[in-house]
Amino acid sequence: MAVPPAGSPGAPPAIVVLTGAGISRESGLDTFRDAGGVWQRVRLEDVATPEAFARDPARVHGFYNARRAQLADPAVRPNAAHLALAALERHWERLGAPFLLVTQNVDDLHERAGSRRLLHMHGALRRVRCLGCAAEADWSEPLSTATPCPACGARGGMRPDIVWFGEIPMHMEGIEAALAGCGLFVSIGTSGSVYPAAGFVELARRHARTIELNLEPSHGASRFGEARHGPATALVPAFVD
Ligand code: BV8
Repeated sequence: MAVPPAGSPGAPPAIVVLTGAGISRESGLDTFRDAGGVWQRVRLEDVATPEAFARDPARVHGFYNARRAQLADPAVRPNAAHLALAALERHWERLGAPFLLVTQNVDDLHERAGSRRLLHMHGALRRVRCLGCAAEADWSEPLSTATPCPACGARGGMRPDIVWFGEIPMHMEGIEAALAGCGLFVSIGTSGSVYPAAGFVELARRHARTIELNLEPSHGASRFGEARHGPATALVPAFVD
């Protein structure tokens, strides 16, 4: 992305990037609503709501344990799109321009690619939280109702630190502030099905350039000023260069 030098009239804009499951698809992780996706195999009402966890915690733990274990597969690693976003962040940092990556994903591929200015608005598979004392812990093992809280020792009170449907997404104030001040909003690999993430383009389009990079037009495609369609590992490095 040709960028005028800092301080010039075309100083680099503040960038906000939003990613979804599509950016991790070529790393071997499933999306949710494509053919064969996660919500085609299991009902989100059975595994991704607080009511599901209250009704059958073992089933919910099983669902997240399987996805957490998948992250340990050596074949699952950051792809060219994750790496390109980490390089763009470093470039923007050198220019002294604001950059924020907001992901709906709960995998750790952005971190492993080197992204640092990163917010997980739907939580993270490799983090768990105690319902008793609210302590958070990094976690890569299976979780069960018998797992004691590492901080307070309570049994049965650990849950995945994931934002379920009906729960409030994380970091919303910081995200909305970044959207209000950005000059460029890029949405990558998301169907635009889930709110409030799907509404971010509305907050940005009033004052920023908006671009969708996705395999195919998303539900919100008409709200973007520009769009490029194809696999993220081709689109994102080309966009960043
Ligand atoms: C909230 C963690 C209030 C779980 C997720 C009734 C009751 C309560 C709430 C609601 C309701 N009706 C509507 C709502 C709001 C609800 C919602 O939007 N529901 C939808 C279903 C209509 N939202 C909520 O409940 C949210 N909370 O609203 O609280 C509030 C709001 C603001 C402020 C204060 C209070 C909480 C939503 C979070 C739920 N948790 N994730 C987990 O992962 O197990 S969301 C879930 O969808 C996924 O996890 C994912 O994170 C998210 C978005 O999906 P995508 O990432 O877009 O994936 P998808 O498969 O859909 O699309 C993939 C795309 O990639 C496709 O377009 C495809 O073409 C493309 N692609 C594929 N391959 C590639 C590619 N692109 C490029 N390259 C490729 N190779």
